[in-house]
Amino acid sequence: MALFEKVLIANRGEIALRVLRACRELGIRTVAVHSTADAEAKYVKLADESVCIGPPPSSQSYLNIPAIISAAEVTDAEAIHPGYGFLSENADFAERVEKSGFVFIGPAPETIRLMGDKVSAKEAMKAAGVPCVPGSDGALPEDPREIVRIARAVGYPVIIKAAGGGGGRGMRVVHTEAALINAVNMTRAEAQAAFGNPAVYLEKFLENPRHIEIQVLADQYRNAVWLSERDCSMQRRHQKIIEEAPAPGISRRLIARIGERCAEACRRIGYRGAGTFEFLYENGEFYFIEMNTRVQVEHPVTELVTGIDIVQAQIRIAAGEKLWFRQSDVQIRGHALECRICAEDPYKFTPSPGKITNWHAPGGPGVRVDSHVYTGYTVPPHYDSMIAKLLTYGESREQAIRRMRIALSETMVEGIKTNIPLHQELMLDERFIKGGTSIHYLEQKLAAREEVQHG
Ligand code: MV4
Repeated sequence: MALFEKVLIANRGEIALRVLRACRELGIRTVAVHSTADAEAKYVKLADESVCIGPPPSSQSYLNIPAIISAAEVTDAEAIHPGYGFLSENADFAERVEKSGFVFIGPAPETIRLMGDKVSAKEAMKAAGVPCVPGSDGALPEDPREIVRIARAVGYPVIIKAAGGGGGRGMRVVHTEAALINAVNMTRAEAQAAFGNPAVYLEKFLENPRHIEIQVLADQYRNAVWLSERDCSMQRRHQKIIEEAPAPGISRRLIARIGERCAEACRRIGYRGAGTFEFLYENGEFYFIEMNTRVQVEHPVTELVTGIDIVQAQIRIAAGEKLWFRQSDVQIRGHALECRICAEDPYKFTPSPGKITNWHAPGGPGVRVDSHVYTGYTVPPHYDSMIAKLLTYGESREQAIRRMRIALSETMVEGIKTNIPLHQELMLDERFIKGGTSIHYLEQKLAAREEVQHG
């Protein structure tokens, strides 16, 4: 079975190390690319080869398409894994990778483009039978009277979203007809400035949903499976901080119905690789909002409950392998939690880069740590503040939580501040322990804590 001789990893930090490990296990040689800020990182030295692609700002290194393509050329790599963030959902990058004769480990550029435009993504999913949030049919028209009519039909509150947005960028909630047209115009102007695309669409605003997503894997031959769901509701300012699988309190039958819709949508659109369908879940109903065409930060919780290595699957699919298992082979067992450990102040959330003078990772049964850091590592100020993903697995959610409390207490990070105290507090939080909190829970809890402190 010939996969690839050599893969270039177009990313940094923990996901670069995660991809490196997957390649190693598949017997594939690796090329790490890095900015000058990451030159001394140990994962760079673990790679078979490394290439410096620019100075610390990501605009000049991890987002520098010509530098990355050149690095693939000089090292004679066959394929490029984009990880998450950076160029992972950039259709132009995927296209240039393919045009230069390399394999892009991910979906076709046209698929990335289809899903990158949230209006065309929603249209495609609606047509494929995935339930969507009620709203405008496609982009909003110019005529204000038409917009008013659409919003009335949907019913207030509504949310205006930019077609070019996603992940929480370019959105505005509207509670009354009086505020509608101004909100549409403001969102349009912002969308034009931020994404170069003034198209906006309208949806019913769901007041208190949970964020549930479905992981899928599809090969190049229209075979697709769904791999359980993840509950990512514990977030602050669109940054997830805890993820888990399965989602507490949602019927397996309902999840299976939605999961099968997602897999069917993949077959219909000819999706290839790993992907995630994001849903809002409220009052027992699922509503599709967006699809992510990359591997996600939180993919390991799904790996823990299914036993499937999602990164290896991405690589095997990109190499042209046919899916090697069926939906009925996917069994969900136990419960997994992930805490994102970030170099930041646990109360003020300000970044805390700098040298880690002492690092000790937890261990024991049911504990997984995905991290590139070590004693003496300096967290650069230029990138995302996440330094580790701490995961626990248990036969039950209760066991996973108990193991997480123990694992957090064993974790030692000195020299910088981390959000470990916040995670410890959440692992003792009554509402979290009960399960099923909404996307607003953490922000409400933090606001209440501020009230107590400052009156
Ligand atoms: C929504 C919504 C309520 N109703 N759409 C934010 C990120 C982007 N992916 C979609 N988002 C939302 N869309 C409707 N119709 C609330 C959010 C939202 C949210 C969604 C998921 C996770 C966290 C969130 C935080 C605030 C708002």
